[in-house]
Amino acid sequence: MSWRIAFLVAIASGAGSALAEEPSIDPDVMLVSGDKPVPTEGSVSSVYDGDTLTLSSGDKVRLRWVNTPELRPPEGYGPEARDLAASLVLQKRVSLLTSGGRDGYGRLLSGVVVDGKNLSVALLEAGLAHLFIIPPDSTDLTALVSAQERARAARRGVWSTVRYAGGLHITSFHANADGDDRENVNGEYLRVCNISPQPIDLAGYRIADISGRNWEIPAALLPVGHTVKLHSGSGAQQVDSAAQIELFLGSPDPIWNNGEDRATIYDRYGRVVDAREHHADRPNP
Ligand SMILES: [Ca+2]
Ligand SMILES: [Ca+2]
Repeated sequence: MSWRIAFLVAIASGAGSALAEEPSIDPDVMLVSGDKPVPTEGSVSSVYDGDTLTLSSGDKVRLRWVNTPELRPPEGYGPEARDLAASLVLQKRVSLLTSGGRDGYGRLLSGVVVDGKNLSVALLEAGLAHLFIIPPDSTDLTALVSAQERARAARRGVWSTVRYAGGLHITSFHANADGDDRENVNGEYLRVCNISPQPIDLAGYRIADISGRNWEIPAALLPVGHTVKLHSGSGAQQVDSAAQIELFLGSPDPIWNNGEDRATIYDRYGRVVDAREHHADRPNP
């Protein structure tokens, strides 16, 4: 076991209360499951939010294929997503559709099926989640995309809000890099998800900070439900959607203020696609 995995496992097996307060480590920080077996079913003993739950075995599950609004800091429809998930799976026996992977907190990345119903599809259908794919994932997405499109057409839940009006949605904003940002420019990044029903060609898109400085987003084709990590510094553009797409804005210096900032994404016609604020006193989940 490497020191890094040992460290992450130490976090995962640490205080349960600390875990509950910090549920959303980046989903692509996946551990190869080594010592811990991967279950195929379980009983749900608690539901933290719409996409995070705990089994009676103690195993924590990060729901696969979706992202639900956060409870902390509060986002619209976060409580509704949690309540729907709880009403469907709490104290129920469920089947697990795992990818075999665990995230940095040791949580299983898994679909959850109860009474023949896929929890991810149910959340999408209710407008309480958007599609969120962590590659590699060869799942047939037809039912998931259809559920999202029915919710969008009916303007249910999140689809009634401005944050979900554009084709892209900023799901996390890491304005403060680990350590000294000047020494770790790429530790500043945003994760941006394609919440539209079509692949999005990012060529010509731009991203601006609170002062209006702006950068061209490198060209890449972002498939439906996939995310891109947009790093501030330089690096090799990773545009293959079989793995996590990672793009680099090429700034020699940090871009985002650690105290307070706002990222705004514009499409090639200069229209605002999404904007998200960062406040140090309301830390990113
Ligand atoms: Ca910064
Ligand atoms: Ca820092």
